[in-house]
Amino acid sequence: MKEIKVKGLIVDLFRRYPGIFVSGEELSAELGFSRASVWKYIQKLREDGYGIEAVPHHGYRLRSVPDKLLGYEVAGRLSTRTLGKKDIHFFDEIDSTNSKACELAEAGAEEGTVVIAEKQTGGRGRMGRKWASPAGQGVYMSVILRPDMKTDRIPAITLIAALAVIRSIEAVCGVEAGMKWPNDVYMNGEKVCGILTEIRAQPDRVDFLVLGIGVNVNASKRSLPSGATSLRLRTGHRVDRIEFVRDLIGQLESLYGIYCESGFGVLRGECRRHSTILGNDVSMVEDSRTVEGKALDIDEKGALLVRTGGGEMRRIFSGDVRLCRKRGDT
Ligand code: BT5
Repeated sequence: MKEIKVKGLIVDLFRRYPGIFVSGEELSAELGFSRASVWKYIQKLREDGYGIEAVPHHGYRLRSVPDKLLGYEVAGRLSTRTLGKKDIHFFDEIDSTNSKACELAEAGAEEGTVVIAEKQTGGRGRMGRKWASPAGQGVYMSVILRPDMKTDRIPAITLIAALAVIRSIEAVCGVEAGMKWPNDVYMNGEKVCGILTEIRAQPDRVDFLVLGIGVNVNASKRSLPSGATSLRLRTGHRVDRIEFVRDLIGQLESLYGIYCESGFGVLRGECRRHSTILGNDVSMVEDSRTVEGKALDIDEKGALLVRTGGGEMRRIFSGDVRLCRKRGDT
C-alpha cells in the first residue's frame, strides 16, 4: 500500500474517534500491519506536523492537525469520481503547480490528477505575469483534464472553473463573489482568485489541458499585491483550506461533467448572473489593439460580446478586460 494511502487511513481512523485513544492493536488490525509498522507511520505523520500523543497501555491520540493541504487530507472524504481520485501530488514548495502538472500530463498522467502546493516560488499568471503565492495562506492547485472535444470549446472551461470557485466561496464561506470574464474572481472590487488554463492540442483535438487555480484564502493584505484580497480579509475569519479545496474539487467535477455532456448553454445563465462586467463600458487589448465598448453578453461558447463605440459587435475569446465605469461589482 502506498505511504500516502496508509497515512490517510490512520488520520481517518483518528477522526472517527475524536479525543479518544486508539490502541496499537486496533490500528494494526485495521491496517493489516505489524505494530512496529504502525509506529513507523505514526512517526511519519508527526514529521508532517500532526500532534499525536502516545501513552503506554492506552495507545495513540490525535491532539492537533497541521494547517496544510496534504494530499491525503484533501483526498480523504473527497466525494468525486475522477478529480483527485487517482493522484494528488502535494509539495511544500514548488516553482509552479501548472508547470509540474504540464510535465506530468506530458508523461501521461491521467485525467483528474491534481497538483497542490503550500507555496509557489514562480507562480504564473497569463502572458508572463506573476502570481503571488505566499506559504500556507492560499490554494495553489492545478488539475489535469483530457476532454474529448475540439479546441474551440476550451475557453469556456476557464469560465466554468471561475464558477466553481464562486460556488465554493458561497458554500464554504457563505459570501458572494463575482466573475470578471474570463479568468478572475472578485470580491468587493478586489481580486481573490485567478485562473490560468494551459493547453496542448492537435489542430482538431485536445491532448490535455491544465487548469491552474490560485485562491487567496487566509492571506494577509501585506502578502498580496495591491488590488488583491483574501477570503479571510473579506469574511473576518480564517477559512479551513482543506474544506475549501475539497469543495472546490467537487464543484469542478460537477460543472465540468455538465459542460462535457450538455455544453455551455445550461451554465451560461449562472455565469451572466455572476458577471461583474456585463452592462459596463470596458476596454481591452486584442491583437495589441485596444478595443473599447459596452460588454453586452457572454455567448453560447463563452465568448464576450462587446459593442464598440462605432456600433460594431465584437466576439472576444480571451483578453484583459478593464472596467471603464463600475456598476458596483461584488
Ligand atoms: C491570473 O493571471 O490571474 C492567473 C493566476 C493563476 C495562478 C495559479 S496558482 C496555481 C497555478 N500555478 C501557477 O503557476 N499558476 C496557477 P492574470 O490574469 O495574468 O493576472 C495576474 C495579475 O494578477 C498580476 O499581474 C497581479 O496584478 C495580480 N496578482 C498577482 N498575484 C495575485 C494574488 N495572489 N491575488 C490577486 N491578484 C494577484
